[in-house]
Amino acid sequence: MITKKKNLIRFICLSFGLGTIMPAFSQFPSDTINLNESRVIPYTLPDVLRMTDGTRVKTAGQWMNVQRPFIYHLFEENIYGRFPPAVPVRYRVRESDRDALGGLAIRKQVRLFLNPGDTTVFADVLLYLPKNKKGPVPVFLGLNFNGNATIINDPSVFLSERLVFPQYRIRNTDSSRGTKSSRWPVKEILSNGMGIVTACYSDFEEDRPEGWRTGIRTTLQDLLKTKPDEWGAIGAWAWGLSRIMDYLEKDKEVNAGKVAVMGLSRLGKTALWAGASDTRFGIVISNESGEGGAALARRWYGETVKKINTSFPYWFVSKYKTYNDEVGALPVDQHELLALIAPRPLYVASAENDQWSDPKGEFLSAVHAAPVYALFGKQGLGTDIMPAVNHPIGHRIAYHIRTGIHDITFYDWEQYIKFAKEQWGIK
Ligand code: GTR
Repeated sequence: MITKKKNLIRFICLSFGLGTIMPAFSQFPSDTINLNESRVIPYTLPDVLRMTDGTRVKTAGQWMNVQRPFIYHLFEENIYGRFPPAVPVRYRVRESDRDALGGLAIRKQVRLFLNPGDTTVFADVLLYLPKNKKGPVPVFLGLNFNGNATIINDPSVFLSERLVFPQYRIRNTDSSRGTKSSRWPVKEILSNGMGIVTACYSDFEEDRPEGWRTGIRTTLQDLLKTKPDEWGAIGAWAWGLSRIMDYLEKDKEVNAGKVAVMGLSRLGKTALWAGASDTRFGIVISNESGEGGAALARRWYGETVKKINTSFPYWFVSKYKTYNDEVGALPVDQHELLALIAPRPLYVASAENDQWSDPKGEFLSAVHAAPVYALFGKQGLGTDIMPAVNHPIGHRIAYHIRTGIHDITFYDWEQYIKFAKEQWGIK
């Protein structure tokens, strides 16, 4: 009865374009995708600082010791699943060249073995480090969709042995080389004194509904004492990033205290979850991560929880689906995922023609993460007014919305490089 009444009021408000003055019900019409700002229904976000006893977090210590673990656990339980503990990672340098890319770079190709018992479970990591830089260097770390050889046209990069995104019927061939190089401006990164580290996300789990059967959620289940359905594909990819971090800690040419984890879209969701789960990541960058990433779930705009759970059920745990028609019942919202990164630097980026990811919802999420940064004396975005396109803003949290479509572009990277240099004092 109550629901019927709510639906009637909602129907009237929406029919007359009165979305913004509509009562703050917890749920929007979950079967409808809204791309009209005037139809956004008011919503109330969980207060990131309110503790279960009703009092509010006042100190950084309370946040770190009490509220942060509590909120982190809610994300594990309701969205991404369990983040298993580390395993001892062994590695073998398969190839290295101290004079790669015409003398610009040191290239290394390292195979990580994730199961101490054998060599069948592995991930292939590709590193380019600036050659003329003394001492351990800061790096960007991001998974790639299509295989390491696709990030650059370098004939020495090994072709992936996996089936690759999006078809999973094909393997990389020589013609795949550099096909995604617009997303990886390797030389620009190197010339700014930083390195780039990548691996293909298929090495941990192929991105398809049955991918878990051959991925680490199955092959490592005994070792990790975690059943495949206790976590999702995003969890598996994020855990993989942590294992790459384990290797980076052993590589004396990398400054493991300065690793910026980044990713586009589903890999942006992955970077955020990795950054929340593993505080060794010094900077976290979300490039158009959208629903289940930086975008607020309660904001009815673009992709919805129901939609993502229908299209990609295997990315998350099954409990997430119980919120499909009642997002307001989710005990967390995505600004709290961003808050889990505090006090580390965080960059959230959107694109104007990527309304599916809800740029405003990504921006507002960053706005609402700021109170946690304030506990550490760090300023977040410093405003709650969305900036114009191509006008990056922020302090310890930064944000931009650029012109263009869903992608990662040179413009995005220029901002990330600048941000990392500022945050880490790189000359
Ligand atoms: C879309 C999905 C988004 C985003 C995107 C991507 O189809 O709905 O949430 O993850 O894929 O990863 O490119």
